[in-house]
Amino acid sequence: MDKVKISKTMSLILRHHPEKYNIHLDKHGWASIDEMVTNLKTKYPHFSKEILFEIVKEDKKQRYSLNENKDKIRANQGHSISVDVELKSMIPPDILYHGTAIKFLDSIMQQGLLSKNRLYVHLSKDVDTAIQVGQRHGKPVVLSIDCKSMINQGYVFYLSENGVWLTKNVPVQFINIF
Ligand code: HQG
Repeated sequence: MDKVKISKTMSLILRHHPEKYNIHLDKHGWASIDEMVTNLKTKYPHFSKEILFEIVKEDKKQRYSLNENKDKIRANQGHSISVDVELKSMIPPDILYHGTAIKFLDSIMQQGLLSKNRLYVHLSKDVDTAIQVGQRHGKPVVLSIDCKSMINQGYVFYLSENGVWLTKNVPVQFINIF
């Protein structure tokens, strides 16, 4: 049973394409666990509720939340589909980091950081995490984001349940190469 593979499919469903597995997300991004298990069994016959709970518990980035009754699951961040996961608006540290690939640098320094196909730009609180995020796209580069100035100018930040900082976009004047 390849839990990593199943988790990737769960993320795909909960963040981007629930329709691919005929799964319904409510407006807060929750999916029924029974529906997830039943519909994912078409691809992973040995999948079960117990395995889903193990995946949620063991996930290193804590990507998923369960509701109180433990009958619904949602992704904590990373969505491209427009659901309201009830993010808390928070004042960030003065500096946050964004890991990206060198090949995107010119474009970022012209346009600022855009959320691309997600709802938010994802920011990390430490450089090591940012390097790991950037490596997913190629040779990494870390940008430091002047959140203090952004807050002073009225930009809004959110902290996801699993500790990822999110904001709608970051204009060029707040970005420095770290
Ligand atoms: C780049 C993973 C050109 C941006 C990670 C990034 C994260 C631009 C890419 C989460 C640009 C989008 C999100 C511009 C932004 N011109 N490129 N103007 N503005 N970009 O995957 O932040 O494992 O959507 O720098 O850990 O890499 O999936 O965002 O390189 O937390 O849970 O466009 O995904 O988490 O890529 O990653 P992504 P991301 P999970």
